[in-house]
Amino acid sequence: MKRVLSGIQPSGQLTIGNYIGAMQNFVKLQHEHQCFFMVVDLHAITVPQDPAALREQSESVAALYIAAGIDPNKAAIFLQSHVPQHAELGWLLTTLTYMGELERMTQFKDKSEGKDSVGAGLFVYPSLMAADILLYNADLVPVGDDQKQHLELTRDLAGRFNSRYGNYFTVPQPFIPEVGARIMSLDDASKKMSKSNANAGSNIFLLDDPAVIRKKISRAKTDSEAIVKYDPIHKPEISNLMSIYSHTANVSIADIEAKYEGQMYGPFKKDLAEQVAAFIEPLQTRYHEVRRSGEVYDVLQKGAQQAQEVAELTLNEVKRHMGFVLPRR
Ligand code: ATP
Ligand code: LTN
Repeated sequence: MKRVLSGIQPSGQLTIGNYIGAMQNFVKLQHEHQCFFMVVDLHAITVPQDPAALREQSESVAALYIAAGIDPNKAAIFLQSHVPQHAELGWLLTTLTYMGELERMTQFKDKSEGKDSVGAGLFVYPSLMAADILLYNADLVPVGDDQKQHLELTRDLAGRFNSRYGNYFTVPQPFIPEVGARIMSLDDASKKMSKSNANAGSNIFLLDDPAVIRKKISRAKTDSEAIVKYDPIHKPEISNLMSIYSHTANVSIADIEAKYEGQMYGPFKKDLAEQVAAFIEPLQTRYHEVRRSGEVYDVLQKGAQQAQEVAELTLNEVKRHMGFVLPRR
């Protein structure tokens, strides 16, 4: 069985971009693979977080994993900070990472741009992400398009470790959806939809009220051509809405084009709003049940135990390869 690992930051409320780019594939992959799905709280603190909000969002992301259909009996769901081996391997891999590699990371450039003081954690973020993945010797990493560069660095670090200290790490592959790998902002199709974007009109949050979702979709920017055609280069706004439609209604782009041939954007947007609301309503019902029942705490405890079993073995092996004296048991 192949191993799958991924994580989402509890840095805000999850968007439909997080769902389409990442979470939907978590749900798909759990049936045939050994899966580890984390809430990466140690990554979230690379930018300032309010403690109460971090706590709430961490529990919320875990509950959303369950509500979206990740079965805790199939996959380990856990908080990164519950498995201390992440931080430790993160440090070991930081020593293998070159400054130049980190300086080239576009996520770092985007998130540090224009800021007076930038935490060192934001800079070394990709080494911790590599540790997350390599700790489980994951084969596949389901992520959105924006994480490709981090995955490439993870692969390089695995290779570097293997050639320096002996073949040990699995070199992981990204698992990225063909359509919807980068859902764009509703008000600006040149920007990725992101949970930490302050402009609420740019995002569809998974926990948005359906009435709010309808309003956001009706106001979403489009071009003036009024032809429902998938062309991300020339028609990025409508193509983005088509990707959302395709994933939430589970129909192909070609079928959407055929259905709305000769029609203006109005009917398409109206149907899209209904599709998204119909998709999100049961997810929200399940989410509130999960939060009320308190089951998330049991799931996180069990998940952390499962993860720790693997993580401990790997970390010991890594240390042995690197020449650390291992403590007596
Ligand atoms: P932040 O704004 O705090 O950086 P984010 O919304 O970009 O957060 P992450 O926690 O960094 O979300 O990402 C979680 C997963 O969701 C990653 O696999 C990422 O690639 C994916 N993802 C995030 N935004 C999008 C998007 N707009 N389209 C597709 N996938 C996305
Ligand atoms: N960097 C990712 C979150 C993340 C992750 C991971 C994804 C942290 N560790 C391990 C996949 C595997 C992000 O910003 N979306």
